[in-house]
Amino acid sequence: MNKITTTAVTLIAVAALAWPASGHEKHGHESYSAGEPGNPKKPSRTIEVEMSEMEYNPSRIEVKRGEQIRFVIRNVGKEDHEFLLATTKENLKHAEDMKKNPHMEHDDPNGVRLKPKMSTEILWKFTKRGTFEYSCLVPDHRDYGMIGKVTVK
Ligand SMILES: [Cu+2]
Repeated sequence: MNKITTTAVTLIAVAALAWPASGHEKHGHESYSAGEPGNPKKPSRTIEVEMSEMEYNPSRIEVKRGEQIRFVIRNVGKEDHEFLLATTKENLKHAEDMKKNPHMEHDDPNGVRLKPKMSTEILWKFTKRGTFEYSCLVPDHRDYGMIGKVTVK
């Protein structure tokens, strides 16, 4: 491959990376604060999480850095709830956005909103050490205690 061709290929690759992944207007991500979406072909440990008013069960978990977790999330409450995996800082910022736009849609791989009796799964790889959280950003729910703590060792 000559030099000009190599440069052209590099430019195309950069352009593809810069292209937005979706039409998500409110909070597009290029990276995630709590790790990265999991790979279904790799092994994972399952953790079941129940959501109700106004708590998660369990409300704290511990994982190893690099570990992949399959969260099986159930809403056993009577209201809509969310499970958004991020740093506290990011969730607080996101909560402010939600107050302005309470019906904001979430289609990010690090979070989900569930109606009562619904369940779903999130596959997540914790690539960074530190303390993270899952919380519900339906207005006021986080303030009432819908926070779970994730310690990545
Ligand atoms: Cu909630």
